[in-house]
Amino acid sequence: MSDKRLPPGQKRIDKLPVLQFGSVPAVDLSQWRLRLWGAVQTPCELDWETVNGLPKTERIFDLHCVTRWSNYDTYWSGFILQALIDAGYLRLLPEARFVMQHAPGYSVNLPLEMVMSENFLFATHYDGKPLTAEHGFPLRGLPGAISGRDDLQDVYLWKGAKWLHGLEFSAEDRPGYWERRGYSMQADIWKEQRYAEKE
Ligand SMILES: Nc1nc2c(c(=O)[nH]1)N[C@H]1C(S)=C(S)[C@@H](COP(=O)(O)O)O[C@H]1N2
Ligand SMILES: [Mo]
Repeated sequence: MSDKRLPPGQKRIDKLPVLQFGSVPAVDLSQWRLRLWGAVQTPCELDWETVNGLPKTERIFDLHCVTRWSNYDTYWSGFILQALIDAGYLRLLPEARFVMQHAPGYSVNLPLEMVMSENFLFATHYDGKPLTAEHGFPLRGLPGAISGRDDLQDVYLWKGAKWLHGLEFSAEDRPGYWERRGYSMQADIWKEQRYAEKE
């Protein structure tokens, strides 16, 4: 039977494998900050209390990793970019069109529009519990697919940074860690844009 939720070249699995380049950073929440900079009115650093106090948003996402596993109906909570704007922490300049997510030793780019879309979450919790260290504690960028929402553009999971600690807004699209190593800038799962030469 064909499965409309399964993008080309993917295989469904029922767990969340741990996948990353490099080691798992140890995070001390009292020292932790989320930095916002680039095409913003005032760059700032938010502490954990502030970030954790933002209104919570819950999402059920299908996750699709470029290494070909897909995991359906994963349950997350966290906040959306609009929450940072509504709380007055983020004022974007008109030229802001792209967002680079920064983590220790990792970065990844996306258009601002996609980071503000319903299929992207800044996740603090997985399955009702705070993120574990290996899954990105305390905060990760998370692109997912929402079943039935064909109107949204879905990207592979590498487009979300675990251990997220910075958001850099800019006018130009710049490559992140994997994009500099030949992976796709767009990364559309339905078009199977895994590598740059597919574009
Ligand atoms: N900081 C960081 N974030 C990252 C990565 C990484 O190497 N470093 N790998 C990405 C990739 S390729 C995937 S599939 C997911 C894996 O998330 P998981 O380990 O929670 O399954 O994290 C993404 N975010
Ligand atoms: Mo991945």
